[in-house]
This record gives sequence, C-alpha cells and structure tokens, in this order.
Amino acid sequence: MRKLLLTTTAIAFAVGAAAPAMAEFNSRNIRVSNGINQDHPVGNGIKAMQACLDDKSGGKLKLTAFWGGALGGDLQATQALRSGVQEAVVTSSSPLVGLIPSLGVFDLPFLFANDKEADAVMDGAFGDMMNKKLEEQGLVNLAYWENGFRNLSNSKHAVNKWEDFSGLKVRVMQNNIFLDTFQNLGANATPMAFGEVFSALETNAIDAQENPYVTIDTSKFYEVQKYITETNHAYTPFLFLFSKPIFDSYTPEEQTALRECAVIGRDEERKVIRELNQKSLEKIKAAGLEVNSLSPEEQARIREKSMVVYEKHKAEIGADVVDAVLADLKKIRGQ
Ligand code: TF8
Repeated sequence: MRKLLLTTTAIAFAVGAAAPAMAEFNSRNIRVSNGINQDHPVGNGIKAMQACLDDKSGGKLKLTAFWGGALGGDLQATQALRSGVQEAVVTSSSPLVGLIPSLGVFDLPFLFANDKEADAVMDGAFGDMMNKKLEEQGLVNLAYWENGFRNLSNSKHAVNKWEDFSGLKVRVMQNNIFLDTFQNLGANATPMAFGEVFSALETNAIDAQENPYVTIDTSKFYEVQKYITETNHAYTPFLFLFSKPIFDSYTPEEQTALRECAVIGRDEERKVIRELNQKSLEKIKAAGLEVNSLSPEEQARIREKSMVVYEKHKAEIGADVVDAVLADLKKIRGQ
C-alpha cells in the first residue's frame, strides 16, 4: 500500500513537472484592430508576435487581426478596450489626447530628429511614464511600435516653403496640436477620422493629408494626390494597446508572454517599416506624384515658426511632461 502511494506520488510529480508551462495558458482569441491595411509592416509585426506567442503558449494565445478599420477607427476601438469588449488595438497616440491629454507630447511639431531619438524616448523611462497614464485610463500599452515620420501630400500645387501651405485644405487627425500646427502654417485644417480620408481626397472635399510614406503607399492615397513633400513635421508612435480589464483577468504567464512577444513584434515592425520607407516613396513617385523637399533653411524656418505650438499646448499636455521629454532629448543628443 505504502509502495503504491509512493509510486502514485512520483507519477503525480512527474506529470506536474512535465507540463508546467502549458497549464498556465488558457485558449485565448485576441482580436487586434488596425486602421491601416494588412500589407502595412504592422502585418509583419503581428506575424512575428504570433510566432513568439505560439512558442511560449503552445499555440494557446491566438491573435486575430482586423484591418482597414473593420472594427472601427482608432478612437472607437480604444473605447471598446476600455469597456472590456475588445482585447487589443494598434493605434496612433494622436487620436487619444481627449482621453489622455499628456499623450499630446508626441504630437509636438519637429520633436524628434530621427528614429534613434524616438526609440530611445519610447523604450526608456519616458515611455514607461506615459504607460502609467494609459493604465489609469484602462489601457495596457504592451509596446511602442512605429507609425513614423509624417509627410504632406496634396492635389493642388508643389509645397516647397512656408507660404505654400496657405489655404490648402488639409485633413488632420482629431487632435488640437495638429490642428494648431497646420493653422499656424496658414493651412485650412480639418480634423477627420482616418477611415474617411481616402474618399474625402477623391471627392476633393479636402486637398491634402499628412502621413508617413508607408501609409500613403499601403492606403493608396497616391491614387488621389499629385504632390508630396518630405516635411517630417512630426513623428507618431503606434501603441499596441490591450484592454486592462481583460488583461487583468489573464494569468501572469499569459501577461508576460504578451508583453515579451509584443516587443519581438515591435522589433520586426520597426525593421520592416524602415526598410520600406524609401521603397514606398519610389512607388509614390512611380505612380506619378511630383516629389518635393524643403531646403534645410526652409525646414529650419518652418520649425522655428512652429515653436509657438509648444507654448500654446504646454499647460494642457503638462509642463512636467514636456520638460521631461525635452530633458531626455538633450541627454540623447549629448547637449
Ligand atoms: C492617421 C494615423 C493613422 C493610423 C492608422 C489608422 O493619420 O496616422 O494612419 O493611426 O492606424 O489617422
């Protein structure tokens, strides 16, 4: 009898030891909503993230991506996360400033000079600080992915200098900082959800929009635009947001796997988007758009004239937040 008990215990131990990890994972279907299309590098990032999750969860954690705003726009999907009816969204930070005003810090014109600066800020202490503010609003940011540096396209005329913005009907994101930046440039800025931009350009309800080359390519805005200017006037991060009420109901192992795999996905997405950037510009050119750039002097002039936007929005973003990012950038730039 004793021997039998011992054997049973040994078997129980053996079984317990053989399948430790998988027991901590439940079958989960994680819906991830996207405003952009599947051929955007976010698609590559999600594939890499899924491969990582397969590995860690033995196939239990499954991402199902929805594209082209099929589950609603950035803001709508984010609200669905907060109320716990949808798991995840890859969204720009910009449409969320109504919820979290301090996120507006990323919308300040000409804040980052290059990818390296953006990565250092997002992946460092400043990014963590913003993540805490997101959590207070029921949103867990698993990682900062890249939307990227934004450029202006339009159907009216070449834009080479400050004066050329005058009177252009430009769609901007639903975000006061972008609205002011373009009003300050003399444009006629109109806030609009991303999902409406293509048809608004097509019907000439608006003349212009601004987005990274890769989005202008994968959302086919080049079909309804004639001019493009490398303005690099702002850098937008993508947030890989998870519903906090749903995240909190997951096991610690599931939570860790999601956080770690979102970073794997981030690295892949950033790699692919940076490779694609110039190729997208070539494609836009091949589609017949006239490509313009700002001279360094003009870039500096526009930058200088845009600084009023910092002062105007500092209080609403939070002076501490603006000062923190500027201090971080000084350090990164070795100043
Ligand atoms: C915009 C943004 C969008 C993205 C996309 C919907 O212009 O840059 O392209 O947030 O995921 O609204």
